Amino acid sequence: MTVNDIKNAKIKAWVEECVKMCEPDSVVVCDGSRAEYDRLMKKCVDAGLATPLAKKPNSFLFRSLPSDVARVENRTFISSVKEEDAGPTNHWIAPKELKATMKGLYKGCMHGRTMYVLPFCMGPLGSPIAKYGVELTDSEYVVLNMDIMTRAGEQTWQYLGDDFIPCLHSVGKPLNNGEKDNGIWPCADVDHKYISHFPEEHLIWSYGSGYGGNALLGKKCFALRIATVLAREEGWLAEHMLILKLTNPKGEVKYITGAFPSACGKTNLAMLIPTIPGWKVETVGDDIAWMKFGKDGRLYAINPEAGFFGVAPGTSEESNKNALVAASKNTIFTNCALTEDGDVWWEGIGYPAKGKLVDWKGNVREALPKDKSPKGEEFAHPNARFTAPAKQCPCIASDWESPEGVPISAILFGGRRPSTIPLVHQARSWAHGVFLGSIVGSEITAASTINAADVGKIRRDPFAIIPFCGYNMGDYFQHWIDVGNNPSTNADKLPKIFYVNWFRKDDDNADLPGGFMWPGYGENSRVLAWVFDRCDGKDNFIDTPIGYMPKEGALNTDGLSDCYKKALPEILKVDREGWLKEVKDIRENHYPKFGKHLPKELSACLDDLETRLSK
Ligand code: OXD
Ligand code: MN
Repeated sequence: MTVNDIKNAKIKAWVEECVKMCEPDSVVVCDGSRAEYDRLMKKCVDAGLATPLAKKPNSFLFRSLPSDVARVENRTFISSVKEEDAGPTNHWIAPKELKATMKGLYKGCMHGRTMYVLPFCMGPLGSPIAKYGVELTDSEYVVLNMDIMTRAGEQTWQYLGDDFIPCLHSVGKPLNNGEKDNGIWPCADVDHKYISHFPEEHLIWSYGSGYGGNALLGKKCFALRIATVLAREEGWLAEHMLILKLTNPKGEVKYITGAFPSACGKTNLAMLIPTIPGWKVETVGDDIAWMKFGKDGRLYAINPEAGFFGVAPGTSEESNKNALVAASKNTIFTNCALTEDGDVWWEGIGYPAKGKLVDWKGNVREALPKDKSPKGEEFAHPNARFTAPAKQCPCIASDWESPEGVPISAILFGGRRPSTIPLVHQARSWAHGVFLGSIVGSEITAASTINAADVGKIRRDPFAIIPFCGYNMGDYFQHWIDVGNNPSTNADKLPKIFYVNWFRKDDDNADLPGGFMWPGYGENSRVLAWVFDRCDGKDNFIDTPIGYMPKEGALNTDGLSDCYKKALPEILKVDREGWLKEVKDIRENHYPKFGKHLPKELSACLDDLETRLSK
């Protein structure tokens, strides 16, 4: 199929306009077939950009440049007409100015390269919740990853209408006069990277990076930044949330979503192996949830993605066996280390490497006797990734592609909070739940800052969506409040909202590994079980100033190690002093950022919390 064969006149005209601007040597309309995938991968191998892995069938390792290893938040723009509509947490440039700059960069940027036209679907094909887009890109790596992460190619044309989301991407490295990549990851330098969103036009323009969320435009750019805008316009929720299916020993099922900032174990929670007998967790999604009201007034969620773009370091048999199996074949690895026998390796994989390794920068180095490396000298980049098909995950739920979505009973929020926030508490109402989402954050530790004065402060990441919300966060809070007041639902039908914290610390207690007062991982199933019963309205709670918490004996502790049993009363009580400090921090440092956009319901929740704590 060629551009001339594209039947949708709007898509065809847009492709032609971009071809004229970017001037690629050739244009290929992708069919999404296995043969095409193999052809493009071979092109990458031949260009020295990908290495086939002898130990993992049909799997390949890519190495990016050190200047292109992660999402670039300070080069990510929400280009709404009015700055106020982008809000206090986004970077903003006026659309006219940004388009002029980017058009200058796009002019002739695909010289020596092929432009791929990749139609794709976010969500199960034909699902009433799914949305469609077309990505134009000059990166084979992007097409290959999008083939795994989305439903792409031929199969999507029949669903693509005029409301498709146009996603233009270039690595920003034209090849002039027969120049070749010669094994060097193509991208532009940092100041020329632009990850731009035009919310009024539902348009995405990305330039200069080939990596992850900057370049696989279906993921963060479409499924979150533009989708949050669509969701607000259309009355639904586009969220940075995992979706899991929880089955109790009686075989009853509930679906739960959860929002956690990066590096809080979201993928691990989505693929958790319960330690309490008879319970089962299966995965529907590990990163993004789109939720819409069904006819019955309940919220139904789909996972808009078809794969996992997971962080490799720290993934081990112990932390997430299911992710390792998912990434054992047909997987793309990026910035992992390469072993002598043709496998990948990373810090925290659970065993030391042997012999020599090629590190993520391409240097050959002798492996260390441990599976850790000094900071800055890692063999795998700390943000090294695996791109694996979701269907390969051993615990993928049988209904993960259900077109109508799965009905959500509970929503979890959480962050890394070494103090104050208990293991679990439940919001009293939808508005109180929105309040809990709005105060999500992680404590800044010495490991995450070079500024000693910031240690102990809270870095707020409301709803874990700060880097991914396409409009003013104050208006986003209001949208959540409005969803709760939607006439098609009522309090009984809405999901119950919980705040969990797996990361309480007591560094003085030598019995606790790493000082953590809760073991996390599979043991989190104990908390999920309490949440499950709460959704059924069981009398397993006490009312406290901060919300509902497990009553004595309500949390299953059978088989929990003694050191954690001993720590439990401390992480299940209300730390009044700590919470009063929290209230002060929210009142003085967090909520004022949103000015008049902050919903009055949230200020009321804060006042109410203070009153209850002071009684
Ligand atoms: C991700 C992130 O890559 O949230 O999913 O950073
Ligand atoms: Mn994410």
